[in-house]
Amino acid sequence: MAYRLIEGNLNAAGLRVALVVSRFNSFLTTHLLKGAVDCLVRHGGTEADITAVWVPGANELPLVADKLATSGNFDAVVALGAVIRGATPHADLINTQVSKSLAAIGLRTGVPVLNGVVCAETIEQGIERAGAKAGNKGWDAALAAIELTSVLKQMA
Ligand code: INI
Repeated sequence: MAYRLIEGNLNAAGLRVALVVSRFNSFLTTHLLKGAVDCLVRHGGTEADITAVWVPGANELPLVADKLATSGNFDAVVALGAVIRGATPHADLINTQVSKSLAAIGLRTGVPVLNGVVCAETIEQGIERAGAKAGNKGWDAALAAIELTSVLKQMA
């Protein structure tokens, strides 16, 4: 007998997605936002089903992601930010805190919360991950949101 397979599709039609975006390093995060929207629309989503919320910095992503996830208005929440280590000694702290908090919100609410925060050593690395040679982490996180919501729908 064949095994049962649950696998997400990549169809974003009708998907209500909230994007929470950090203004810190906005020269990078605007590109993450563009990438995420482009990904959703190219997979059948519509801009009318997308809500974007700006927050001051990566540290503020979890609070707003939590509000969005518990609102009942969204199928998925995608957090977008850019933490550049550079001369910032607390970059590791921000990265760890933010990624743990985002994961905890997803586990607690059951609403997929995707982590699209670029963690880079240098500005050049950040640029590479925001639409240059290493792709666009905003696009990647939005694609993961599409796949994961489909998996959860099939499991329901
Ligand atoms: N916020 C970022 O989104 N990226 C960073 O690289 C960063 N650095 O380097 O400090 C950063 N700091 C601000 C932080 O996220 C909060 O907005 C601030 O601490 C107020 O809570």
